[in-house]
Amino acid sequence: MFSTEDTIVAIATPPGRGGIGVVRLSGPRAAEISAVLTGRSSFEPRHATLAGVIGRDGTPIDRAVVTFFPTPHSYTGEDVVEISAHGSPVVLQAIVAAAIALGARLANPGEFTFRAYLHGRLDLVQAEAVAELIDAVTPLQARVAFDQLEGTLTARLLEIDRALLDLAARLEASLDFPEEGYHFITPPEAEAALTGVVSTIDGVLRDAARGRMIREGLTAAIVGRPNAGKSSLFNRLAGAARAIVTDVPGTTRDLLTERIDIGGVPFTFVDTAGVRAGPGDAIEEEGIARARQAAAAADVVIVVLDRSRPLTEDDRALMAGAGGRRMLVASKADLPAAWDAGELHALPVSSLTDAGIADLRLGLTGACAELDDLRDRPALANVRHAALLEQARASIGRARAAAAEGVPEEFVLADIHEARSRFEEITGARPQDEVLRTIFERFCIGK
Ligand SMILES: Nc1nc2c(ncn2[C@@H]2O[C@H](COP(=O)(O)OP(=O)(O)OP(=O)(O)O)[C@@H](O)[C@H]2O)c(=O)[nH]1
Ligand SMILES: [Mg+2]
Repeated sequence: MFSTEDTIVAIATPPGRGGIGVVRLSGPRAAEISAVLTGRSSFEPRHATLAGVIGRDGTPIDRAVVTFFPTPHSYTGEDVVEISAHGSPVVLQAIVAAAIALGARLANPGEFTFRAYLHGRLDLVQAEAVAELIDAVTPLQARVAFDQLEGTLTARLLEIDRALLDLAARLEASLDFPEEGYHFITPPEAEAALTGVVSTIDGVLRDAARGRMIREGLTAAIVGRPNAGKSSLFNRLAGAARAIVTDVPGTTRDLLTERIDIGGVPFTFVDTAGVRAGPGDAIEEEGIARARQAAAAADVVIVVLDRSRPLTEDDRALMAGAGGRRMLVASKADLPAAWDAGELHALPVSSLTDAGIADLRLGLTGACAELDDLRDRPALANVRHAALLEQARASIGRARAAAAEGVPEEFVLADIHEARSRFEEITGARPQDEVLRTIFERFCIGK
């Protein structure tokens, strides 16, 4: 896919202006090119050195801090030089151009991390974690990605793979002594071991569902009858006056969305038009249809019930329609109550005084209940990993069934080998070009 014989260069910091911008070089000529760039003979390994950087035409570009990381103790495993210059795109581009003039090549997206993978500095799971850590938008997302980068997930997968290897070894040994049948392991032993592996994989897959939730977040639709206080609640959660609020029923017509971090999970809140039965104008009817669609598509439905007015048929219909994923909010809690929120298990909330808002946030975090477990266990956030693990699980299921029926070891072994090759695909021990390409394409240049 990529060659690693040449020396690559790219700006490693984000586009735009900053106090500092970093140009990174990696490859066999990194040290030599940076020496010429700065007019010095060499750099002491892992020492920050202040040096003038000279442009293509020989004029000075900037004074920068240059750090040389000799192979193999560098990010990529190759000779790496980091040039920390002033963070102006013009300066950084001039440094990159000068390095290219001296024989470096502009790096492809993800190529630094790809080289780290090729040189065994990271496995594929960890390389993907780098992209996820960079892309994280909530602290919890960052933590999950960092766990993966630290190798906690890799360790868990390797543990499963080791159990399979051990089993395969014993079955193979038995094959060498055919007349004695399952000599080193009895069929019930093999079956029990495979059952253990399946339940471990199931545990990892369960975490995968939660991992995906953290990556992709949840959608919460705010529904209620007209004037219930939906938009006021939406604005309060968003911390900004995003939606128009008036005392005219039917103010909100279209759907409004806002992404908000709730306990580390990115929630997308959707404000909707007030729902009521009976004839309305065409715009209102379209708004109500959209509100229903939003509620049907949401992970959580927040039903806003105006506590200052008696409940209506519309309220009851909304509660019944929201199903099991609903949270009931008794709004306008600062006003005298017209009904008892406790009876309905509705959370009293006032968007005016902020009362109950913190409890609502907590309730939403509770809606993604087992989240706390995640703090200890590595989550499998990546769809690629989950799909491969499902396949491995299916193979092991077949191996277990074969062992249970007492069929010859070859058949059990074939399925175990099949499962193990899925594990190798996950960690990249058995790389496939197509997979590598899609993974590293996700990176931007300089990573
Ligand atoms: N006292 C009090 N009034 C509130 C509260 N929340 C909303 N209101 C008032 O209730 C009225 C309706 O509020 P909205 O937030 O526009 O209600 P809505 O559910 O979005 O209404 P539609 O978009 O028309 O369906 C406005 O006059 C708000 O000021 C609250 O917590 N306390
Ligand atoms: Mg509204």
